[in-house]
Amino acid sequence: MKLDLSRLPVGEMVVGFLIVSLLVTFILAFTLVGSDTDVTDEGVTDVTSTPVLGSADITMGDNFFDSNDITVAAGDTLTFNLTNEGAAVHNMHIAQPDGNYSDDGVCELDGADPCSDPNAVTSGQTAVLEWEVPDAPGTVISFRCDFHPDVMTGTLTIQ
Ligand SMILES: [Cu+2]
Repeated sequence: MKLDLSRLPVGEMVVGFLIVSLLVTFILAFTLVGSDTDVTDEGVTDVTSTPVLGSADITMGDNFFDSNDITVAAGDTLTFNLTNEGAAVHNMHIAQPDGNYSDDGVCELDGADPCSDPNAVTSGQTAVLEWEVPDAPGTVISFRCDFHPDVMTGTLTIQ
């Protein structure tokens, strides 16, 4: 009888402990879900990236731009400093705000589209592209390498 009496409270304590454990687990689970939601909100905030101002460094490889999704500021005078770390010839050619490239082939320095100087950047060489960012927030403008226009592309999002 005494053994039964001592076992019962222990059993209740174990059951009680399990119930409390379950409650704590649920509370923590909901707390973590809440945290995840906060992280998502922060992620959404990060999507609206801080625009580059004044200048930006871009490395060109075979066949890619190391930065191909760049946020820029409307009305900014922006200088892209390009370095060709690839073996192939590359360049940077920015489309018109309507999405079209005025220069069909390799862009010309005195052409309508913003074009890197030089317009053909050999391996190891650097180039510069100065660009007056259109005062058109929300516009997304494409850029490309004229030597690899199908794979070597990027976007400039005006903010
Ligand atoms: Cu290229």
